[in-house]
Amino acid sequence: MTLMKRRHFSAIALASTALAAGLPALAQDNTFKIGLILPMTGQQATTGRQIEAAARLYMAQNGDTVAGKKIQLIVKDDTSLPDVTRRLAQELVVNDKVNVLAGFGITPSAMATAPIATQSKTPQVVMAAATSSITQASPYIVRTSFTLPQASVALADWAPKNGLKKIVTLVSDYGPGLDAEKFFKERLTFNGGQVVEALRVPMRNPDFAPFLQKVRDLKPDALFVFVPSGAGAAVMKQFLERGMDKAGIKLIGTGDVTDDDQLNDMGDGALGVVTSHHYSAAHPSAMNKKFVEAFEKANKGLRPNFMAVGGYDGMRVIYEALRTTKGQGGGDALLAAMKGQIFESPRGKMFIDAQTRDVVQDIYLRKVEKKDGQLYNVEFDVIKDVKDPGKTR
Ligand code: VNL
Repeated sequence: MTLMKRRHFSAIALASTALAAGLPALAQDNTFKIGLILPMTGQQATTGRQIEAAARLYMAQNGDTVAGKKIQLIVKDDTSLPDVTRRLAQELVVNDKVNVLAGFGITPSAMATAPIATQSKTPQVVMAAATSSITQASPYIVRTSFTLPQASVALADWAPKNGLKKIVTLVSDYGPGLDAEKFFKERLTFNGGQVVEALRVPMRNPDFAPFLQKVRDLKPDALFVFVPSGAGAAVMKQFLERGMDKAGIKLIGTGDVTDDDQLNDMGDGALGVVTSHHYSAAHPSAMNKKFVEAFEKANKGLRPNFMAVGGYDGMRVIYEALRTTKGQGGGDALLAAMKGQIFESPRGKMFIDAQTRDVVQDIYLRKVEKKDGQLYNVEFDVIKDVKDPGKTR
């Protein structure tokens, strides 16, 4: 045997002795594993990229040891297909023995994982998906993103007061879109406005052109839009190409359409678009300025969007739960320590409602403006401490 080969051989022998002595099991006890399932490729890839970057930033800023445990982040790409999400969640729980499941770019992925969280008593921290009913799918779900009813209602109060009474809604045809459509319409009608047509576009590979043509013909005061993060730029482009703004139709929506990930590339045609949402990269707090600066520095100038903030705050909720339970508790103890957390986020103050496990937060009205040559969602009004309206019925 050559010297090299002998060294290699004895390393293997050593490793198997350690295995027999149960050393890896001991090492595992000191590790706290977070299984982060995200769409890293495919239609929702920007959401995955934003959340992973934010989770890594949180760890870089807060260290990777909490209550004596070494935090290990295991990132998995579900390509935004719920069957894949479910399989990955199962593997993470059974094989990797993760302490927490996190991420979930779209509603179907969060829903597909809920039974696994329940059966294995693993907290599931939803950092992106925003259909109201998600938190009811498992008592182990905690949400740090937002809900569409929460974001939509504020705009339905603002619109009729600002001369927008006849409105067409255009939403992505799945959970969050149907929530946005329903809650926007109910509140608008209550306020004396009217939804003259409710249009739904397919969630996968949408073609907005025929829908926008229809809106042009209907000539409403405004078009209310919900599309998931990443699809906003396409809507904006086609809206402007059809000259709908020049025809006197105002574009409004939840902040998903003027997503900070894409907004700056949408061009001056986006100026003046009014949206309601829980986060803007231009939110004028000291904490947010620090967050945006650090995020851009760590990611080649990429601007954080609302997905990034959901990921960053989700990590906060997990870290704090681990600290509170002193690294001793299982899933139930962690979950209990997640409920009721109240803290300052880059978005403003936020709160995890202990009853609903959903996020309570301020919702802002914002207008696209130019600041230092860049397009931003500039906040001009705020509704404080908004609970998910989908839960109170
Ligand atoms: C969802 C909601 C996804 C809002 C989004 O972007 C979004 C969802 C990916 O619940 O599926 O902006």
